Amino acid sequence: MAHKLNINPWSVEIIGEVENPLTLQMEDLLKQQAPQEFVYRLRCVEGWSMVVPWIGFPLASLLKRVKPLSTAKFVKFTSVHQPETMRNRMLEWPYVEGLRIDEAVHPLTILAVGMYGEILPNQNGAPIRLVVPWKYGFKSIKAIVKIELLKNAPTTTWNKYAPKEYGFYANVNPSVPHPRWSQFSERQLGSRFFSPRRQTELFNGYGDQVASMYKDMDLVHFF
Ligand SMILES: Nc1nc2c(c(=O)[nH]1)N[C@H]1C(S)=C(S)[C@@H](COP(=O)(O)O)O[C@H]1N2
Ligand SMILES: [Mo]
Repeated sequence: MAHKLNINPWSVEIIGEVENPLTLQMEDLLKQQAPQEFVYRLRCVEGWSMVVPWIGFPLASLLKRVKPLSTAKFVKFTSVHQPETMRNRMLEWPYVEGLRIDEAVHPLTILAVGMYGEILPNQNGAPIRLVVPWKYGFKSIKAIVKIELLKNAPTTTWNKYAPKEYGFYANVNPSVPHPRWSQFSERQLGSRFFSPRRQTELFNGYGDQVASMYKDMDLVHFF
């Protein structure tokens, strides 16, 4: 189970279409970045949401160090594969996610190493996870060991499992229902006794910063 995950030592490999591939030990990676707090809404594809104060740094500042080539169009992220410590429901391990390169270097896209002022708990993706606040939570892959810059879009875990239900883009969109439920509203989890529902916003409310990346795309087709 996740709380038994062995995270020490940990290294992250950054390879692929880059001039300067790197394998970074976690402590070196942290020394080179100045962690800041990012307070983001996280909207799960299953209809709940939370406001989370993450501690992390922009993914772009790490990618800059490997010098992406002009052929790098997508970024693939791979989670640790420790089958003895992870519960496997129906998904194939390791968990894999992906972003387009412009999404990956967007200033809202971060790698988180902490939350609520503490280091990340194992179940929330220790020691390092992705957070992409305008996309459904499943894009925010936890316990990352490998980041690969690619020419083509990678195959991703949920998309492979159920391609009609979980798209590659997975941008939060109240007007594109999941085949089995509406995405119009969400239950806000928090410290309060009851969880009020709120209306879900396009791009999870971050549209003013991210909509231009999708301006010529049909968001129903590329869901
Ligand atoms: N490695 C890995 N990352 C993952 C998942 C997973 O099962 N394994 N689940 C995803 C899903 S579906 C969601 S909603 C978020 C949940 O993040 P949390 O556990 O911190 O709430 O993590 C995402 N990242
Ligand atoms: Mo999820």
